[in-house]
Amino acid sequence: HASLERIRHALANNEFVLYYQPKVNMRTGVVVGAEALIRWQHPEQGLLPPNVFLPVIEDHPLGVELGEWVIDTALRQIAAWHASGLNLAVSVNIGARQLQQSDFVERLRALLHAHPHVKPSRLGLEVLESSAFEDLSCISTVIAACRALGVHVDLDDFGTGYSSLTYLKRLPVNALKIDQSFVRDMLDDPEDLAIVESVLGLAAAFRRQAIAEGVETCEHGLRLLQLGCKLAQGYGIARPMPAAALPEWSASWQ
Ligand code: G
Ligand code: G
Ligand code: MN
Ligand code: NA
Repeated sequence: HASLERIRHALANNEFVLYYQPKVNMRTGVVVGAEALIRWQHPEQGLLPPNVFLPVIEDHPLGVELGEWVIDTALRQIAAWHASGLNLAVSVNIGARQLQQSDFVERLRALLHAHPHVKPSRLGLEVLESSAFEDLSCISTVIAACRALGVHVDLDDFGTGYSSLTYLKRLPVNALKIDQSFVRDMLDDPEDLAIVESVLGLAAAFRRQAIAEGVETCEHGLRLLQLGCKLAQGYGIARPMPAAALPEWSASWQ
């Protein structure tokens, strides 16, 4: 793990980058968006994954600061892609702490205002169902306020938390992201298949979209389509890539 001071320096020194992993509609072939995933381009150690630095700062104001950098950078990227004719939605991961900041919605509004050419509906927030959600009615209000700004909100890693069904009932989200652990084993494990089917059934009943994560092979994609799940993300479609690589990937995918 890196030190807090080194991470602070990295943020000031512009060493963080966002990689983007495409999300596609497997039925139409359309690239519907991308998930932004943070990396640290360390001058000596190379590209470092989030687990090296996010746990160090998650309970610290620096975590909130980095979270704002992520949203700002994603909005800038949406605008840049839009200007070059690529209309992609980008979703960012939001830590429970960040979402529970008392001024989260105000700061999100300010960030959207700073990017007037970006339609708010092009931005998505991926929220982890988390035991850190002590006050569900408060979180529900925050999510509703984000949606009122026009931003999309999805529940990440759905099914792995300890009270998924309560969250589904109480939180006004657009989509459920079916956790990759269930998707990965669904072809061999009838219990994982049952979980994937159940989440799809719940999503339909609650009128939420469903997106499968961790789609690693064509067989996974075909099976998901048979089950009625058309939105997907995973190594079998594309790995997370630098922003500069996405237009070419997108053109070759169509
Ligand atoms: O990007 P993977 O490549 O390694 O991501 C590992 C974990 O880090 C995932 O759970 C992912 O949601 C999380 N993560 C990636 N980028 C961000 C980010 O910008 N903010 C937060 N809070 N989590 C992120
Ligand atoms: O928690 P979250 O769902 O945001 O985590 C995203 C993480 O999953 C990132 O680390 C990303 O690199 C990883 N990921 C994306 N697609 C796949 C996949 O098909 N297989 C595996 N094993 N990991 C994936
Ligand atoms: Mn995510
Ligand atoms: Na996820």
